[in-house]
Amino acid sequence: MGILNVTPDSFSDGGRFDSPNIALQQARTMAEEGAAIIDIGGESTRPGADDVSTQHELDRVIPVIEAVREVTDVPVSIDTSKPAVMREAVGAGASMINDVCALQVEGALQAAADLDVAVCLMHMQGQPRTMQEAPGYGDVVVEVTSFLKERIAIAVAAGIHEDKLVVDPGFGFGKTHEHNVALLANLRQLQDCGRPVLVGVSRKSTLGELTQRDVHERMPASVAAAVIAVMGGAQIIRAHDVGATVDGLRVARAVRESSTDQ
Ligand code: 7PJ
Repeated sequence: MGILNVTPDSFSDGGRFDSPNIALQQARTMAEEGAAIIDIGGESTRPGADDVSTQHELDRVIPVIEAVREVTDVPVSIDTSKPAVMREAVGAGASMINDVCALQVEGALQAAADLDVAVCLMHMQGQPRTMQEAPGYGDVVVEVTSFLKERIAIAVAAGIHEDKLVVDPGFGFGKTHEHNVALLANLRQLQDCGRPVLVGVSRKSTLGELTQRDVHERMPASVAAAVIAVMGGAQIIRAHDVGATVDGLRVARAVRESSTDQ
């Protein structure tokens, strides 16, 4: 899953793709490099980010979704928590909802049920503006897994087909570096959810902490983390550097498929 941010303030490519033409070129490149999904987001969820109005978010993402759908057959996902944006984005050609709030915003469950597209349910502790202030867990892996199971049950009860759902532990969303490392080390436990696991570690601050690298120097660390995630059972990797990640995942997938202890 290649990341296409159309926000002026997202932390690692802030502003660079904030114009439909540049976004479109980036989408083409990601498709050529082997992206299976293009994830388009207009609401920055980095820690401390400001809220974006629904209209502003629509103005950012809808033209980009329409343009991307014209230049490639690669499916588009919409990274949003707002039901109105989910509806318009799917109307414009998106075929997946990527919701960091796991459909907890009022109206989101109904929107996803009505739209009948794939949905990624992500775990987050707290709210984007404050989530990194003091994250705390008894056992982070157990708590994240049980939250995701509960959201699956709630989504299914709301009329969403279970086979449309994927789950994501939400690296960096209300988690310390130790929590993130524990989740990556024990990712296989998320298989208890019974759904494919999506992982987004690309360029995140835990990788900066581990390597002492700035955000634009974290590609090798991001590929390493993606490979570890695939070895831990992840099915979808959300990444900025699609070409490098695809290479890493080809190696990881071949090794995983050849392993005798899956
Ligand atoms: C994630 C996301 C993630 C999913 C962001 C960033 C911050 N969606 N949206 N998983 N992260 N599903 O790209 O670093 O980890 S925004």
